[in-house]
Amino acid sequence: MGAPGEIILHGNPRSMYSEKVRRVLAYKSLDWSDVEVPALPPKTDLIPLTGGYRRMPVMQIGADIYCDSALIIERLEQLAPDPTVFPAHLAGAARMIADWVDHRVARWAILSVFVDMLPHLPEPFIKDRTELIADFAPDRVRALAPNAFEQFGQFLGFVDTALASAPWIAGDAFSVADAACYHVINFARTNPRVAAPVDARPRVVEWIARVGGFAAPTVTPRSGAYALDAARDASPVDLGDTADGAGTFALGQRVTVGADDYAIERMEGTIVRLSPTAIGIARTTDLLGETVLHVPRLGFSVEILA
Ligand SMILES: N[C@@H](CCC(=O)N[C@@H](CS)C(=O)NCC(=O)O)C(=O)O
Repeated sequence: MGAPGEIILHGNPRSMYSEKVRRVLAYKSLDWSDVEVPALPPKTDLIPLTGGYRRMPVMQIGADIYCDSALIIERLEQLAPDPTVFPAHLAGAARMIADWVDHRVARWAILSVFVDMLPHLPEPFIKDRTELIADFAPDRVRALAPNAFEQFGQFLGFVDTALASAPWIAGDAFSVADAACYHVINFARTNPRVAAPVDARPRVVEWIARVGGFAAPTVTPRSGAYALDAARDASPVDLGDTADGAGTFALGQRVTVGADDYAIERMEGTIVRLSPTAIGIARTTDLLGETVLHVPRLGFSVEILA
């Protein structure tokens, strides 16, 4: 049985987007439980929780399941607003920077690193990632990597310039923008060739040490079976979200939701949480009873079932 309010993060030590969330958990001094998700399907302990969503990270609090690092961090902010990762005077820019980094810069970093890993990657891994993203086919990676590395260098220039005038990416306070820039740079640095232009920038190196150096909270390893029990034993929490502002969707509608970029499997359920930025759908399964799957509106599509 999971502890009430226990934050369970389904991720992987090598998952860059999981690291983004881990930085926020550390900044907020939030203890959390760690369920390691395998790199390849079938992700037998994750899929029953999500109904199909396979990406990492996923956050679980009891019977509430949160997809996507952006939404996970918004929920962490609601749970523990102090210290904030959305300082009021920086929040708009910080959210936009984070989205740009996650959806554009991350791909430059992955291609730059991936090209040198290709000879060492197991065939099933390459096959799986090529099915997810056509540009991850080995020939495409080799063709795209030089320009991706160049683009990544442009991004590093932006980071360096930002840090020349302020201690943090978006200004005078740590924000979600730092967590987003950090996770791609931290991943890129695993490759010495890609690390070189990072290490040539002392301001960036000093900032990496600050973001990476937040005191580590207590992390409790948990099994996938533990997480499934925690979902089965809990009931979804009423977040009080009942309208999206625009009237596009309504509580009680039967919908499918899915990411709009890759790993686009769709999950079906009934809308039970609705805000201008997020949607929660209730799903009932024999294994877990009722759970609520929360997805962000940005980066996900919602389709109403007839
Ligand atoms: N927009 C998503 C991206 C998540 C993502 O692509 N995660 C990678 C791992 S870092 C992933 O799940 N890849 C496919 C897989 O592992 O099955 C987020 O911010 O959480």
